[in-house]
Amino acid sequence: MKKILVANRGEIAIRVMRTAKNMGIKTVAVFSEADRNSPHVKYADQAVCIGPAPSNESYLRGDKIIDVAKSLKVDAIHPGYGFLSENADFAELCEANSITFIGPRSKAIKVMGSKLAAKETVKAYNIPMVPGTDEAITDIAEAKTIAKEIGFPILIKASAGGGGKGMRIVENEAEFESQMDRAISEAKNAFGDGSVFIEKYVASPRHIEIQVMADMHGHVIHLFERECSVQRRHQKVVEEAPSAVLTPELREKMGQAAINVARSCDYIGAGTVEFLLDENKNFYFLEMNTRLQVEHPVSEWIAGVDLVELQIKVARGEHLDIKQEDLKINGHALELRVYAEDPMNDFLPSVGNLEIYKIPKGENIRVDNGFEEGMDIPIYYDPMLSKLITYGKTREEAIELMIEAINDYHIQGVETTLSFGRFVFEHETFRSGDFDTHFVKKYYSPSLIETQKQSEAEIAAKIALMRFLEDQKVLRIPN
Ligand code: MV4
Repeated sequence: MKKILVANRGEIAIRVMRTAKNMGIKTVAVFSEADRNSPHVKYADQAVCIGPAPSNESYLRGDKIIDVAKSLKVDAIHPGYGFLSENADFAELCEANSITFIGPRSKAIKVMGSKLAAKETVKAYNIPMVPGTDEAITDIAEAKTIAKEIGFPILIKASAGGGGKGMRIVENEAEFESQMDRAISEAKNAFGDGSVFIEKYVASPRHIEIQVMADMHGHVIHLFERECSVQRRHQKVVEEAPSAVLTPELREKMGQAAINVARSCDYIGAGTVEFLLDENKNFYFLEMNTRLQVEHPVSEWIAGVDLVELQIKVARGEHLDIKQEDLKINGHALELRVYAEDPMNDFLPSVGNLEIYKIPKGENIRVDNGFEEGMDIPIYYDPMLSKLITYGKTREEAIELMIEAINDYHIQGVETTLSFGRFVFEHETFRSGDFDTHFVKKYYSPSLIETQKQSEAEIAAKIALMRFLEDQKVLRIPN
């Protein structure tokens, strides 16, 4: 493998290329017209424009990306996260063109992309699952009988959904039919697949996920858990490893369950198995993400591995040279996602120019960054600027360093989630470790954070810009 194309942008493109360079592998960036001057383009050995700014005309154009790969004699494509990373057709297209897709085989992507197919596939492996149905509901009356057996509240989920899309809570029997009708038609509209199923609603869960890595020779390991319960509207904001609540015994159990999920679909490469953990520390399999995730750095830090390096090695057909029993958790790592979003204003994207952009540096601080001072933030893509990651021997140390690093991160020109991060890390409930997925909803309100004061003129200019973007249909302001 002499040359890798990274089919992505921003921090993750740079992060992947960093490891490729360290391994002596040449890198190719692709970019849209909006990203012509972006850091990921300058960082690569070669770079090719693949189309206009909108993702569906550039970063989602698998055909164009394959053309570039072939003309530049690329050996492998790394998809990063988002975009084409969980697109089974794209993985197949790579193989059909004799280009290695750095990720699992398309079959595993397909199976795990359907929640029902995933449940069916892992069934033979004794993975704990939330009580519910494991087939698409066709008969609503029959489903209601099952719902009554399980007990309300129940949750309706769309098979093609994921990340919280297409979910509906049903509080009682009376609203069952109407909610079911709505869920099915919503799923049809949103995913082109009206298959839904029901599960018992776990009221106050933690979201714990296990990082796995598998080679082509049947060797699968796990790299411990990440705690991802601090999220708002299914958007993760803070992640950490290890979780403050797992015992070594529970970690071992969940790790083995995750390995079995990977085995059930003949998984290859880096993957993440998501679980819910209830108040009694029962865990339940939710879904598997068949990509390298945004929050992978916290696992890298505590396990002492480079996940991208392992991805590349297993994609080359090498044996994983790490044994499970050799892995040990070392210290504690935290990640804050730094978004250009305004925490004072319902986290609306804060577009503008990065007039000042100075990232913190120092021992035990890692910033996976995709931006530089003076850049405009494109409105076409996810507004994540960077990930701020800190490490400490203990959780306390990592938190203290995180607060220092946040204070040392200087951004002017746009609003960001840095102040929101400070709120989380200073919060006594977060610090106690005793929180669940309702943390943000329960404790956060804009008045609890301080941000720099803005001049009236700046605010007026921003409102005018938002209105303009809304008119241009590049931004939708929720009501
Ligand atoms: C659940 C649940 C409670 N009970 N399933 C949301 C994302 C998707 N991966 C599954 N999700 C949930 N499934 C049952 N049976 C609660 C959630 C959930 C959630 C899960 C993880 C992280 C944040 C969440 C926020 C709200 C709901």
